[in-house]
Amino acid sequence: MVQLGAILALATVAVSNSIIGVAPEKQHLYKISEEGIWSCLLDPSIVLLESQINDNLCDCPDGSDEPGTNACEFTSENPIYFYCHNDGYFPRYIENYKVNDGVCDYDLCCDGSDEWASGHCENKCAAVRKQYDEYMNIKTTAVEKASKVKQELVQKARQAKETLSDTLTKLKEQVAKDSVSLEMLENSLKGAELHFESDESSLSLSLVDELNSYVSEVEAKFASLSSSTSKQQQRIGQLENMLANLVKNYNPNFNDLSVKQCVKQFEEYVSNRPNEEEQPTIDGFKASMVGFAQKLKSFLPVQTSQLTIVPSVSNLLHHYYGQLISSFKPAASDQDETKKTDKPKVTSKTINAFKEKIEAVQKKLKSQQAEISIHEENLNRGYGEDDILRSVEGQWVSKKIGEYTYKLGFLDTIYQDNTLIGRFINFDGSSLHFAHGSKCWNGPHRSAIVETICGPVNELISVSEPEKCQYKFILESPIACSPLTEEQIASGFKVDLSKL
Ligand code: MAN
Repeated sequence: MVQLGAILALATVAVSNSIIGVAPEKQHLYKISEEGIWSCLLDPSIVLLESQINDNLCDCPDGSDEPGTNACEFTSENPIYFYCHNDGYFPRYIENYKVNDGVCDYDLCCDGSDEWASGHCENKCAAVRKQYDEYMNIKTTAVEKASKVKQELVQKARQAKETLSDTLTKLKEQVAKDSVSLEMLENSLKGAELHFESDESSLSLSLVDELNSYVSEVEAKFASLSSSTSKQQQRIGQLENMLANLVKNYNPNFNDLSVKQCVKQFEEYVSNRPNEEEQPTIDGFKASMVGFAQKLKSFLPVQTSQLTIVPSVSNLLHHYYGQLISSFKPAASDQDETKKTDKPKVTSKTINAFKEKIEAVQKKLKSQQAEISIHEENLNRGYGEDDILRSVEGQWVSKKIGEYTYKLGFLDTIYQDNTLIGRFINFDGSSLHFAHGSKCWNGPHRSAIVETICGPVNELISVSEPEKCQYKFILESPIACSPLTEEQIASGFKVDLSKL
């Protein structure tokens, strides 16, 4: 105590022009009056002698008489800070309870002045400055690089948006043209329908021809299939006989493993062989064709009873189709009428051609409209500042973290192995929100918040599950980078005490 008192007396003398713990710009607050007295800063009614400043006794309620010691209590309502000059580095303030506590607080007081009473902390400002300069060089380069990447991404996003706008404009122009074409086609159809004369007979005949050729083809294929199937069955039969002989006649005393295995597998094969009745037969298929023909019969306007013998499939179909089609043919008197008149003839072929064209244009317009609304929705969607998310649309990152592999698609989905964690919902600030994932057992549908932080490439850094099936990801990405001031970069610097 005596020793500390002596040192304090020395300090007061030594700093008579400069009060220890006080910044140069605040030294004037400690000016001593001509009478040799000084008043507490926030309570001028308390008057002290010059020797009472930094005498390790707290006299002022605001602690202003002890800026260089830890005599006055540091509270959140009344925080008291000590000023470190840190020549060669940057001045800093340190909480007064860290002053003269025996610990060298080099992170703030690299000059060791926080331990001025013992003087046991040597000045390490040169080493701290070196660390700082190295950090600033590396960080500034990295930030510049990241900002450049970000600028490129902003440009990419801008281009993506422009391309989308162009596509949309072209689509709308095309829709306008196609709508005009549709109107013209519809008018033409109306006109054609006014001059339409039924030609069902020719249509029916071509239908008969078409069906006949189809039926003959099917019959030919049946015949060839049936012959190849019976040949195959013969071969299978031969092989089965050969194996059955082997099973019957082999000598089990010869321990030939492959023979034994073959015998075992054949026995297995025989016991699992489907019954003959269970196998589909060509005759069965033929029967269903006949059934189809019978059904056609029910469409005929007049029921016939001519079918007393079982004809071939082709004949059967031909017979019913013939009847069906003849029912559409105009009566002989009508046909004569047609021959007599001289009007321009619009056939159903022409009408159908118009209808097909109209249908095709309508279909095209429908898909164009759908495309337009998708593009419009996309253009109005929130893609973050500078539309930055457009630059990463369609990109995926994947990483195994813990027991799962996580796959994240920007603006798309997130998977935990094959489990859907969520679909992209929106982007706010620096967070991507995903929701409506697969349902958690006894819990909610999975969802996630992805916090983006500046980094040179897209990389998943961590994942946590603060609540059941609600995940939090940290994703490094250049999309989160922005130009930083020197001050902002410097604020990330931490002294590496182990290297001092
Ligand atoms: C799986 C994973 C976990 C989740 C549980 C909930 O194991 O999706 O993340 O917590 O299901 O049952």
